[in-house]
Amino acid sequence: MTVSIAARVCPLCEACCGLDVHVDEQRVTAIRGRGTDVFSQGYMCPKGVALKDLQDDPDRLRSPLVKRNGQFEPATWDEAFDEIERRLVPLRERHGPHAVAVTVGNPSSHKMGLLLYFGRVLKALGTRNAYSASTLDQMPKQLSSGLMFGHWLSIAVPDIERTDFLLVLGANPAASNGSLWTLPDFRGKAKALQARGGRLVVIDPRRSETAALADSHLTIRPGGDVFLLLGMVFTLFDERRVRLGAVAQHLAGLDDLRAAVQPFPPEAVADRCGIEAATIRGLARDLADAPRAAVYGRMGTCVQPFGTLCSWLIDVLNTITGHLDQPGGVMFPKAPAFQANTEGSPGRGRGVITGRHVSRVSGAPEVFGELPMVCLAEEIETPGDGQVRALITIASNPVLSSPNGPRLAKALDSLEFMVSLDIYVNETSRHADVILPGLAPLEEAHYDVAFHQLAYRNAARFSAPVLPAPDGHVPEWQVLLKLVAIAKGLGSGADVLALDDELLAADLAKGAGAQAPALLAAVSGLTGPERLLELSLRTGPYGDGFGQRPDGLTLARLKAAPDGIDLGPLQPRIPEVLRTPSGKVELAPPMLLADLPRALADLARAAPDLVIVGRRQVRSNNSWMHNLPTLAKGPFRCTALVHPADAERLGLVDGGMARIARNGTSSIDAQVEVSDEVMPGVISLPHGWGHALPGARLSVAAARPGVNLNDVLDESLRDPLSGNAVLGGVEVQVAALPS
Ligand SMILES: Nc1nc2c(c(=O)[nH]1)N[C@H]1C(S)=C(S)[C@@H](COP(=O)(O)OP(=O)(O)OC[C@H]3O[C@@H](n4cnc5c(=O)[nH]c(N)nc54)[C@H](O)[C@@H]3O)O[C@H]1N2
Ligand SMILES: Nc1nc2c(c(=O)[nH]1)N[C@H]1C(S)=C(S)[C@@H](COP(=O)(O)OP(=O)(O)OC[C@H]3O[C@@H](n4cnc5c(=O)[nH]c(N)nc54)[C@H](O)[C@@H]3O)O[C@H]1N2
Ligand code: SF4
Ligand SMILES: [Mo]
Repeated sequence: MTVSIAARVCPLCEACCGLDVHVDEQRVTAIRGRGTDVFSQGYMCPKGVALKDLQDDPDRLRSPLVKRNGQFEPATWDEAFDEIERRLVPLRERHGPHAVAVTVGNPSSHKMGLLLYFGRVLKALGTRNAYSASTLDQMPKQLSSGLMFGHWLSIAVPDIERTDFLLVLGANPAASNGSLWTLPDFRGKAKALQARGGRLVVIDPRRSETAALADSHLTIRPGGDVFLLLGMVFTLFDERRVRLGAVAQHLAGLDDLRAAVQPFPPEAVADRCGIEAATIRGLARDLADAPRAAVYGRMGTCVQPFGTLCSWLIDVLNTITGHLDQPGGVMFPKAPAFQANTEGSPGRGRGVITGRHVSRVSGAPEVFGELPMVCLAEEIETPGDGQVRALITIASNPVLSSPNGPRLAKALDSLEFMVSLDIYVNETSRHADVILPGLAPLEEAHYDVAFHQLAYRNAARFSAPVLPAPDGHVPEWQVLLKLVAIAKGLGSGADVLALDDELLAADLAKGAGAQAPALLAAVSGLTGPERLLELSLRTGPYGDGFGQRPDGLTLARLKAAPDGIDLGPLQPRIPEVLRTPSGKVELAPPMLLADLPRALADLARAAPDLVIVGRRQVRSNNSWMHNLPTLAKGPFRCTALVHPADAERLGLVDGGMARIARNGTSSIDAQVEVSDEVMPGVISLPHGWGHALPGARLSVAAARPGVNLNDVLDESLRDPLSGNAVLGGVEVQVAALPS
């Protein structure tokens, strides 16, 4: 018996909990929260346990598949890469670089190899057709943060351990475990806040798990947030409660902001929000009066037509109540590696711009190097110069995760060639000609490149592989480099380790100038993602500077600390963190002010009778964990929550079926759950279900497939500034189906 316990950071959501993985004879026997982890102190959720199921899942692909005569056949890695070269190279020659599109999905941000190398593929392909889950998710927040603070990744997070008042809009961290805010155990930290006399206020059309914890829950009409927030900002000016605090000298645009919010007094917006004007004014006062307070918004505030305005106004509120960059307010993390906003000169930078190119069909502006995911189907379907003819999906399942999946599925069938880097044959990868499987997380080393940059506390953790990788399995970063080699015309047989050296040397020559050769030599014992991590750690804000600060961080030190290294609570970072051209926090970016007339016009519009919103569930994760038995068991969860008043009006009964339709264009049939958890006029259905599509190989998920919320969402709706999809507040018609 060789029982051992290995430390592993969970890669399944943004909370990044430290786990103890018990292994016996190379089999996982148990998974528990790691009590000694400096960051998560033993917390975990049921999904962490499911890593065992993921490791053992017989449906998970262990070797590449190549489609021949319409059927997937097992292939060797060499055969798979040869097939890609044979098909992709002439296609690019024929149709040009933009004919190959790439989609990058959510798990890419949880795998060091994918996150650090997918950019190399985009660059080698030279395609404008780059799409990711970001435009189904957080692009509005990245854009507003970029415009205000100068970098797409300068996202201020609540300092929850020191705050007395936390206002949460459109987020459900008690179930989602947080997003753009890496914090294990939201529930525990919220309870601690309440125990020290603080208050949690939640604004959500549903009494979510987070709302149920709150001292006060206000329902809001979906899509009303922009108006609520404008009403609150108006109130602060109107009642002379603006307080700028320590960052006062670093702000620009206060007068423009005051002028811009004048059309939005609480009295004018109350109806649209479904929140009384006096309550809106009261909320603004509470926020202004609290010595330590933070406003946090997430999915609910991003996936609506005014996502960027909402994201901006949330930080405006934090700033003009004196809570930006203050302990107990919202603060900027400083991660030890890859922290984007520690690069360049402190305090000033180039800022962000959008629209360096636009999408061919709808003219949607490029944002952070991407086009909106909702534009992908039309770019494939529409003939002409630059039409997308091939697709590479990287850990993404847009047939389920993007609005109007059926249209996209049809478009995928019309492609000349498609490659999926994925671990399953699922709703999207079934369309591929070649599938290249990733290693299971426990078979790979890991460091959270993204999430330490968004964390409630500064820390670093490294996870060594818990289990050996199967013989000959090509790790994902090398798979990506193979694609780079093919795109560069080096051939599928190219030596990817040599290519890795070459690409890194070129990057260093650009970034580190004369020091490049010495830096390369100093990390010569490493390759791939670990080499990039070593470089970033040692040259980063806590690093040893390759000997200049002998006590500083190195990869070896991190590896020697399986509980992680705590780097302390968040610290004020303004002005050093700023990268705006002015060197100021921009309170009134022109692009955002120019969008306010659209909001004003929308305010005059009559609210629809019935709208649909999404919901996340503890035992589910986007579109791909329904095949894990531990999570799939229990009551059926893909239910449409309907308020009793609506149920009565529409003749719906609990447990019965309803047809949910959008403007006669599409419909789904979902099981009804009558509950006053949702407000009247709103129905709530989880996303990521709909596993009954032919050709997928998900035996557990297919047993209870559920329906896909995105089948009824509208791909023509998006926030015009960020390109983000509108995934909530969409008008639907609902009718009872005979039982
Ligand atoms: N209606 C509605 N739609 C939504 C949302 C919503 O709230 N409502 N949420 C949106 C959000 S926030 C997001 S982030 C997106 C997520 O949507 P996607 O980015 O499409 O991600 P997932 O649905 O998580 O699917 C992940 C894919 O990666 C594969 N995969 C899993 N692990 C690995 C791995 O280790 N390696 C590789 N190569 N592949 C792997 C899975 O099999 C699956 O195909 O969905 C969005 N869609
Ligand atoms: N268990 C689990 N955890 C997850 C995921 C998962 O699928 N399952 N997905 C992960 C991913 S990819 C992400 S991005 C995060 C997301 O993390 P969160 O944003 O915290 O999660 P959601 O459940 O989407 O929260 C959105 C909330 O907004 C509400 N809402 C809907 N419309 C509106 C509106 O117009 N206004 C307001 N104020 N509220 C509205 C919804 O009712 C819901 O409660 O979760 C991550 N964690
Ligand atoms: S909360 Fe997220 S990171 Fe923590 S165990 Fe659950 S899925 Fe994993
Ligand atoms: Mo997400």
